[in-house]
Amino acid sequence: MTPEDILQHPPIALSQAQRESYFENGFVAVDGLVPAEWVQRLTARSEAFLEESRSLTQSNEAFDLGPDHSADDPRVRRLRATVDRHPEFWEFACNSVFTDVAADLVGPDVKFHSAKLNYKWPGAGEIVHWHQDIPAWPHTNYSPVTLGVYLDTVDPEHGPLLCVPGSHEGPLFRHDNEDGSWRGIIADDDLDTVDLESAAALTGGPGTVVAINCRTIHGSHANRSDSVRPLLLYVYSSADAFAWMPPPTPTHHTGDIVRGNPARTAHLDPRPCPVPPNWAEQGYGSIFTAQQGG
Ligand SMILES: O=C(O)CCC(=O)C(=O)O
Repeated sequence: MTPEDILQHPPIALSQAQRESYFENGFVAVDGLVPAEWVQRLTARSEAFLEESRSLTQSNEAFDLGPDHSADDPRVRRLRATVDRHPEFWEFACNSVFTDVAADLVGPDVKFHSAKLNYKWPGAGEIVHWHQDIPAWPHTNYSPVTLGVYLDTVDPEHGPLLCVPGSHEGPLFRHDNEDGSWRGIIADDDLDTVDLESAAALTGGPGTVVAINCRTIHGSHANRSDSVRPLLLYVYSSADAFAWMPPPTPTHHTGDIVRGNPARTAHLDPRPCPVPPNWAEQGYGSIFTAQQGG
């Protein structure tokens, strides 16, 4: 579906102005949209997984551990494929205000793609360098949207998501090296052409929803506060968007229709997209392992 088609449908969770702002800027943030009860449930799940991680000494299918992780001081960078880890994470994906926001931004027929929970711990460990999402998981069109919910307050010192307005209408940049190895970062020469100074910091209280189009240039700085920044991120698309390469982090629900009906026709956007590595063959760690080289 095109933005014009999507905007024809009445809004559900967002205002029409918020939807228009998303399509114009490539992102939108809405404070406190997820009710406190859901934030508490998700936080309890998150804390239980952090507790479980204490027994681990290396990353595995579920946990991406930072180099300083220890039993006394867990430093999980990412809980992968959350919807496969606990039914509550899946319930949130397909039966919550998140599903409504997804429908507001991709249209009434909504396909689920992937999910993760990123932790940004105090210190410089979890800087996320400037990147676009879609080069890692290309689709036949650019409807995919990453929806995030802050589980706690995110002020400027917590390393909020930073998004470059209008960059979704600009070029898609390469995120690999000359030899095809994956970096997950936009090269400096390309970044010189981008107005990074214009980036907006998406701050907000617990339950704030951030929506980032799959072409939008984004990243985040270090966490200079003394508390962790947990950010739950789910990707959805219009049902008529089809992935044309294996996903980096498949889940048991990848490709499920969570609202409306499956598409009978694929929507093909003519704008080209670089080809990523075949993740099914080479495997994928996380944005942190890619950007930090392991
Ligand atoms: O956690 C963040 O600050 C950024 C997350 C992100 O862009 C990603 O995981 O692709």
